[in-house]
Amino acid sequence: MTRRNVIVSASALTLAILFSVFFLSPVAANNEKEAANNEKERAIAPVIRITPPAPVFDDAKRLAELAARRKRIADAIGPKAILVLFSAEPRVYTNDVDYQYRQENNLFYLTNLNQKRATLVLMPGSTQTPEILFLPRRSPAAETWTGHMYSSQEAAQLSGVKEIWEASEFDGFVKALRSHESYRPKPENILLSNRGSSPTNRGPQAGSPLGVVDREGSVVADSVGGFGTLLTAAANNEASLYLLNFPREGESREYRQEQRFAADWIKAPAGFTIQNASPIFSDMRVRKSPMELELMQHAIDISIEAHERAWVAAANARWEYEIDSEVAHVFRWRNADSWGYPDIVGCGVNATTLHYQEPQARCQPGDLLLMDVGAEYGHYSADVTRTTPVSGEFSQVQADIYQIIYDAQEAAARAARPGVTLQDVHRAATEVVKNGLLKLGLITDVKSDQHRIWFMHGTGHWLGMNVHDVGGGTKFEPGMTFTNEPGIYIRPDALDNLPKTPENEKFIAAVKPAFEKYKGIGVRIEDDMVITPAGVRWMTAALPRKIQCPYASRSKPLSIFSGIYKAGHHYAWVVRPVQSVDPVQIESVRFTS
Ligand SMILES: [Mn+2]
Repeated sequence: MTRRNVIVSASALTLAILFSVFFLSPVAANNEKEAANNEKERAIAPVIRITPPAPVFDDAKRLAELAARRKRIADAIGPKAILVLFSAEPRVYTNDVDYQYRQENNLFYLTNLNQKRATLVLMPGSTQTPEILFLPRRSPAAETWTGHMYSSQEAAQLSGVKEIWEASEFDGFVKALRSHESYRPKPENILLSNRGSSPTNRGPQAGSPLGVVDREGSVVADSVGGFGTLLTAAANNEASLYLLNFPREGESREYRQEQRFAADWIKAPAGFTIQNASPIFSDMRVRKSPMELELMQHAIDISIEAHERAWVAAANARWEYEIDSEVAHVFRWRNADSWGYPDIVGCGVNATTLHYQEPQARCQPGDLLLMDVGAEYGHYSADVTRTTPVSGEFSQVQADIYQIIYDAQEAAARAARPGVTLQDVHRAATEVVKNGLLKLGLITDVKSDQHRIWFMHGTGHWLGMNVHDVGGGTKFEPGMTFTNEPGIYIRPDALDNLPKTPENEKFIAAVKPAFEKYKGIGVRIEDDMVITPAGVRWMTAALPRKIQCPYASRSKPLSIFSGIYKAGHHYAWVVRPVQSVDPVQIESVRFTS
């Protein structure tokens, strides 16, 4: 999936400097071994690749990682602060039907909980309740209709949070906090507690107050509630309330709950300054742990199988939706959570629409098929694009465009290594695209922005829990994941839509012959990369992307396309036969109960 290009075109001088860095880099030699490994991984296997089994994690290690994530957040906000993370609100599909529920990423990142209406509160300054999970009580009626809800024990087992209060206590808790007053949850609403106050193990401290500030601002009863640091800070106007996505002009697409909460809190701040929690999460989430990489790899592996099976379907499909149905089938078959973003499956001229999402058109022999489809698994998204000939063979003009994008992608991958940025990668790819377009006659000046008529998006973006993930302008470090996705789109109306200036008229006249030759062709190739100490590893390496000459590479007839090949064509997409259509045993790791 493409992201709008926010990068202003570099000056010629900058490009010259970049070019010299590129070719003189000492890292290039270190990359050779990595490159050889990548090449080996990219060698085409003889059959469609079945998704390997889902990763399985040791629960103690998983909980240790979640606890470590919460500790890093706690350390970042400090003892005078409180963080409130709300669950995603259900989104209405129509009337009383909701869209599939998807937990808010940061809450999931700290808890692995998929429960609606759960709220996590971190109060690092509290000695007794540094973490409280507000959880809706299980309801037999709700479970009858919509399925299982977490028991407090299940929520604790999944998240590692051991202080769990009934969700209805949240409002009272907030009110008390803003009044610098003690708060006493109803004993029956303390669903689980390490402090010996759970309903099944009620000790003398059941329903303890959280701490009371006297008129002078010092805390009494701190030994009971352990909440003194925060309330003292609030009394001294030094406390912080951390919320996601704050502040933000206009209505947030995703964080309206937080906006409402902040708007209400600001009316009476009670010694708390509202702070933005998002940069803290962004800084952590841009660096993926081995566990996160395994989940993302699985999402990618499912996506690879979906692409390959869809190519097989394309050989006999008449309509785009028939091809898309194979993608949906594989995602469901391999137990993906969902797609990470709506499938993009476009034939012919539809490949020139970046986010084409209504696959209703015919697929004709001779068309290119652009598929940008990525599964989501364990809350991590893949993002994978291939552009392949429906009938198995590229025309020369299609191959001309394809090869530029292939080369641009290779250049981008070579440019990516620790210390550089997404912008550097974009410049490397753009250089190749510009030179390629000039050679084909589609632009007249590589020092200009003309190329943006045909390549109008960025070369890549961070990839993670969001398909366009958090990370901003962070420099690459090992473990960071991003996409490498240059594209060229010769939209049939592109020249008509240019403003009518003398300069543009001149440009149009110059590129018209090439435009007529290439119009209607759209090519994007998108791979998912992880930064390594030496450069990058292609997480999508198993999915072919190189144009093959069929007669050179074929040792046996291809079962899918045999009979379609004709003498005299130049390039082909080698589609592998299906070895087995039996479902393999995929052991699924779900963080839901
Ligand atoms: Mn993308």
